[in-house]
Amino acid sequence: MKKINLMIPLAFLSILTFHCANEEATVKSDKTINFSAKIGTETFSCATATYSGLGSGANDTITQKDFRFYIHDVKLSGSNGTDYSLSLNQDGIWQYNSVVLLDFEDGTGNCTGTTAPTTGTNSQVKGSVEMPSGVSITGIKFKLGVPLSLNHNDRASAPAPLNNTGLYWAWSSGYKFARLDFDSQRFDGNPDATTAAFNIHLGSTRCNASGTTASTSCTDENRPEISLTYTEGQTVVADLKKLLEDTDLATANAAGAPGCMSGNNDPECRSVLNNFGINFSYNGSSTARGLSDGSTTIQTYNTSGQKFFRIE
Ligand SMILES: [Ca+2]
Ligand SMILES: [Ca+2]
Ligand SMILES: [Cu+2]
Repeated sequence: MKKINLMIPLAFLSILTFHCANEEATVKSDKTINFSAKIGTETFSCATATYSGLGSGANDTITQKDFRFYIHDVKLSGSNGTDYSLSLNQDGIWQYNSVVLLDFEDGTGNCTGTTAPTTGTNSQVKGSVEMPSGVSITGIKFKLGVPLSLNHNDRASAPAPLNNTGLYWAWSSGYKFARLDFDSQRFDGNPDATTAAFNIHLGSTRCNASGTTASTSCTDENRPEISLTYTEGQTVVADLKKLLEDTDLATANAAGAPGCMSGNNDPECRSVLNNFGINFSYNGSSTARGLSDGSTTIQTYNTSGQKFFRIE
């Protein structure tokens, strides 16, 4: 009697296991995703003297000083229509939790002119993904920036890559999600004798705390989700020239901080944030850059889609 009682549930269990294994056989595999920083067709390097043909007039010449950005929540889209999260290798340098720092400046040449340059560079995202066998990768999704849960911590005690002074504002506003600083020659027929700094610092704004107090929310999170058609072996390209193709660089800075530091009162942020894929809330008084009425009530300028990233 005892023998029979034991055999029935065991037989039932083994049928169940077989059934599940057949339907949901998954394969875990390591993935490396290559990124590249470009300015048009040219690959960014701190050693390259200048890049030309930038801005809406395609007539500005710039000296690039920095090219760093954070991404998080990387997912690979399967041919079955499902997205699968990439579990990042925790390397203690570039990847922490779900965040990766992509760093294309090596602290030499023109990049000595940025804030807190570092000699190290990173152009890869490394992790593993578990997908059903037979499903191929047809796309990639990621969010630009640092997630809210890690964005308002104490940088001084934060783990790498969240410990760089050059990529941090303050506890209230958090990290610079992207830092793409350059010097513009403000081309207006004749390059100016002196260049003008155009700093692109993307980050969250209108956060609910100020100074050294950590915020718990921000009205303008400024974390666009990027979605690209992608197959394994291709490269995700970040292109500053595309980001700036709607910005008139004949006047490097019309108002606010030099360039665009994500400020809601900064006219340069309209085209820059829109081309990151972000709706821009403007409350400044300048009518430069196609801003309509100069009132200081908030006006929203919607993005027509991100232009910064593409696949090659
Ligand atoms: Ca670096
Ligand atoms: Ca500005
Ligand atoms: Cu800034």
